[in-house]
Amino acid sequence: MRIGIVCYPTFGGSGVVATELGLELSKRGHNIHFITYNQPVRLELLGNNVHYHEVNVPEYPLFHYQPYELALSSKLVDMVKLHEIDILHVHYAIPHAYAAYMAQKMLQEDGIYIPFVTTLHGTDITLVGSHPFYKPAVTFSINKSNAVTAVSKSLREDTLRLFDIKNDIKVVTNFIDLNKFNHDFTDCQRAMMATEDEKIITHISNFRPVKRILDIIKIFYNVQKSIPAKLMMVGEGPEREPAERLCRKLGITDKVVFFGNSNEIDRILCFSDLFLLPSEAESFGLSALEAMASGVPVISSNTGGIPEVNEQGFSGFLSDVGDIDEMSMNAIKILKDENTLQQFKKNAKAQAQKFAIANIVPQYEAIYEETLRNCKL
Ligand code: GMT
Repeated sequence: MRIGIVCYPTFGGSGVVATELGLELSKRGHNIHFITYNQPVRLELLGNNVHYHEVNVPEYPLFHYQPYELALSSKLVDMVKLHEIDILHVHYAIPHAYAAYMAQKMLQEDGIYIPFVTTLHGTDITLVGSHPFYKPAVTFSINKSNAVTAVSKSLREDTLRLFDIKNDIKVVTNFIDLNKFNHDFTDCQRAMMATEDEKIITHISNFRPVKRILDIIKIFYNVQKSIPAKLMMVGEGPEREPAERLCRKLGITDKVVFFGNSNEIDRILCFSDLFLLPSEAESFGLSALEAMASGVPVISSNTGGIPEVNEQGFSGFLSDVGDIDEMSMNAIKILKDENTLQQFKKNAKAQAQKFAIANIVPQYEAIYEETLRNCKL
């Protein structure tokens, strides 16, 4: 199939899922066209069957807001015609599903029917999409999609609760290419980060308020009082500055490393002992899955789709959002003796197997095939 993939190219789960999906589909013989405003961060290699088409939005002083969805829908029309794309897969409803619908309508004028699959990722539903300013357009474009998927059962339920949805929503979870996280421990540069007796705790995100970054600092503060430890904070975003301030206030700056964005999270996870994800909302928690794939147990909140990923008492522990004391206690429980830690590491890896890329990507292929079949009827 010739598949057009629309996504956000930045650091963030939906862009990562879209990119990894495209790359895997290309390995399975499909022709992939990424259509977005920048080359996706995890898309390092373009090739014979992996292409990237940039959406340009020219600055025009008359516009207070530059019309990205207009430029995107025009680009989709051009690319579908030029590359004879069979199907579009848009990740994140806003504004991608809306732009795909417009492209579909424009192409119909030329006698071309391009179906589109929309994948809902989380904040497009739970935070932004359900805002009254966007809700009618989001509802409309979900209902007009030829197929809709959500990345967890929890997100499917949230979507059905928050919007008036007429379409069926299939659950296709996030997935992981286990080979990419299968480092031999001797490859790790652990010694550069911590002394032998120190445990390494890690968090990776885009540091938005929904990630409850300050909870992470507070949990770490509690843990390091009884267990020698370092905290690796990977990512950029609005909560970084307040987090650095809190570290200064608590006197732990020498124990906390702020990395900024990184393309080498597999290397960082390789030397990590524990991952923290205390989010306020999380439709799935891809970063937790990436941690588990590296054999890193997870202390998380029990919100949204996280319980579908992190198994209580097996791959880690889950607590109510904001329960810093319980999360700290559970972190110490895992870290305090080597046997327990090793068991949790093993369990985390086993849990990640459930989301192996080879099990999930065929589900998307089946959805494309079914969608194309239905369109021909
Ligand atoms: O939460 C983020 O950091 C980014 C966000 C996105 O839209 O890119 O991630 C969402 O999609 C991921 C991939 O499906 C999910 O694993 C994340 O849980 C989800 N984030 C939230 O729901 C907050």
